[in-house]
Amino acid sequence: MITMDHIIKEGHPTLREKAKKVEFPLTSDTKEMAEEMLTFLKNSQNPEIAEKYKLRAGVGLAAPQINKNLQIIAVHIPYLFEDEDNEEINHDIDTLDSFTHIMINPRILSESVQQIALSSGEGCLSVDRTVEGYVPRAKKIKLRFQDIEGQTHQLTLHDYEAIVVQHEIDHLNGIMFYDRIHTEDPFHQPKQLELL
Ligand code: K3U
Ligand code: NI
Repeated sequence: MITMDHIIKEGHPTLREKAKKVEFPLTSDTKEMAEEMLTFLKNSQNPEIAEKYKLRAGVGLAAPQINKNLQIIAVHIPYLFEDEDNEEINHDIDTLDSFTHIMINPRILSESVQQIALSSGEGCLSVDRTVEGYVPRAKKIKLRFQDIEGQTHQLTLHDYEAIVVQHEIDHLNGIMFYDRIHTEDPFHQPKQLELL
């Protein structure tokens, strides 16, 4: 079971490396690891389990964060977290009440010029401090990835889901969220940057 002890922190060199492409079929170890990453996210969002194992809640996790230099991310976003007005669903629904995926070898095929940032900024399970500022990201991305069986999927994501997936893909490229915050003016808001 993945706990906070398995999550490496900023300063660890793996977080600055480029993750390696994953070959199919997956080894049983890699498949198990990917499934455990998703289980960690579900556990971290379950108040009883999170308290018992002292887990910090997360909506996404990238393999480099558990010191595995592989292009694998897991995302688990309950729709309850989303804005109530945001009913539009333009992706494959995995379960009825959450956006849940294990994504292997994810590639952003295209991204919008329109940018978006969380008004509250971003956090990271590998960063034990608050870093304030807007993290500008594409508002909409077209994405291709493989699932654990090697099937290829293509999705269009926007807003919160797009933000989380871009944060996780950044981990595969050695990029931390604070690398994207404006150095002199963390709350700099250019015209094309919408706040969520
Ligand atoms: O954003 C977080 C959250 C947790 C519970 C409920 C609602 C939100 C926690 S921080 C998080 O999930 C990071 C995880 C990381 F660092 F391991 F990748 C992902 C993330 C946070 C904020 C914006 C985008 C992605
Ligand atoms: Ni992170």
